[in-house]
Amino acid sequence: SEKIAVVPGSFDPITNGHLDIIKRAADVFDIVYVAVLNNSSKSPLFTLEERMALIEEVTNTMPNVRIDSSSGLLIDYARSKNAKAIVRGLRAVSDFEYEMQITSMNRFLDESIETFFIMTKNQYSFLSSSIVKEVARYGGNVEGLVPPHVEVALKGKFNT
Ligand code: COD
Repeated sequence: SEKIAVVPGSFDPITNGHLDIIKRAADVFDIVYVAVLNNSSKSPLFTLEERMALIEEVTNTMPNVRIDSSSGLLIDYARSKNAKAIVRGLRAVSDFEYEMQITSMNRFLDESIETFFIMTKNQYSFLSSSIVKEVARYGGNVEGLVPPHVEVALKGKFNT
């Protein structure tokens, strides 16, 4: 049977670090759903539709990757897609505690869905959507950190 994975996140906006995780997950699993979800502790810069369109543009050449969204719990979404796995990226030690917390909670909610971690490439280990937004807000150059169309979208948001 097909092995289905969910790569969940806020993707506000997608960075080359996210993209690397999505590609590597798509090499291992038969179908990968990139799910744009709400992180209640963040207030997004891009609308849900914008975030999905920005992901779509860089993944439309990957035949087994699908872009989706949900306003509910990640575990309910994963179950609704028959997913066996949730895939998360790990950067520095600082990610660990948070990831461990959500993984434990998701396991408590449904222990049949496993969470897998893919360690970031060294060149992206400092990269986050937040830091990219901070630099772009003040007109800094984020080339190489996000796909070119995301650079354009950031300039549009901040009028830089
Ligand atoms: N290199 C590698 N991986 C990276 C990089 C990078 N440079 N940057 C980010 N990542 C990884 C992150 O570690 C994460 O795994 C993924 O990419 C997405 O990152 P973000 O920051 O866009 O997404 P988050 O962490 O805000 O996503 C949180 C969720 C939205 C998944 C979470 O809040 C959620 O599941 N919300 C729905 C409600 C729910 O079920 N809550 C959890 C119950 S415990």
